[in-house]
Amino acid sequence: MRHNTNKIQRCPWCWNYLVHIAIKQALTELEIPLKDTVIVTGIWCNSKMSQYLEWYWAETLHWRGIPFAIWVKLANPKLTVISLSWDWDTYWIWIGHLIHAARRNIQILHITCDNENYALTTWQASATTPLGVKTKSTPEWNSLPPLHPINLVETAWCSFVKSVQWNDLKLMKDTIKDALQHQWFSHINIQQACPSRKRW
Ligand SMILES: Cc1ncc(C[n+]2csc(CCOP(=O)(O)OP(=O)(O)O)c2C)c(N)n1
Ligand code: SF4
Ligand SMILES: [Mg+2]
Repeated sequence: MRHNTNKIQRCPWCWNYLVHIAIKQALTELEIPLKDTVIVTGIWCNSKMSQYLEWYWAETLHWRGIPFAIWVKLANPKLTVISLSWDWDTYWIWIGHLIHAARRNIQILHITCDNENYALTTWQASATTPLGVKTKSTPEWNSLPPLHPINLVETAWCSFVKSVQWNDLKLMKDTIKDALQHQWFSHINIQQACPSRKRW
């Protein structure tokens, strides 16, 4: 589908708009034409972000964004393909796709916006929720240690893996630009809180 200015569906104060701006600036500065770019998402608070960008996009099922993005790239290797997801999606139920996409090493950029919880379903514990905190699904305390996403992807031989903070727009944009120029699979983890939930 192509550029559909649906009404904004995230919370109006969500910091994810900065990720949206960083992607847009990176694509614009690299002069990648609209017609040569596809953004793929799964299901999460900001999966609709693909629709606010002016590039072709596909909104797929939860945990199927990475394989869909790889299929798009294999079907037309000239396209720039970006897959967008969040922490539960990538680091819990998608985790097999992430690891094997890194090993397979086909040139897509995968971005995970890590807000350390299931925000869309109102703040349950995810794979990166800190140890010991109370959440809706761990009312006493979270007894599972968080995954370290960077180590995980490096172990799967990923040759471009970076973690950046949501509030450093220039670093986010420059990191996305570097990743888009990398000839192999790349992974960016964006550390981002959810301003609608209480702090841990
Ligand atoms: C297969 C499947 N299981 C469960 C759900 C319900 N569900 C929708 S969003 C979500 C949590 C998503 O968390 P995350 O990926 O971290 O994204 P966030 O909401 O934090 O942006 C869940 C469990 C679903 N849509 N599909
Ligand atoms: S619930 Fe949190 S992560 Fe989801 S759109 Fe709202 S502020 Fe953003
Ligand atoms: Mg999340």
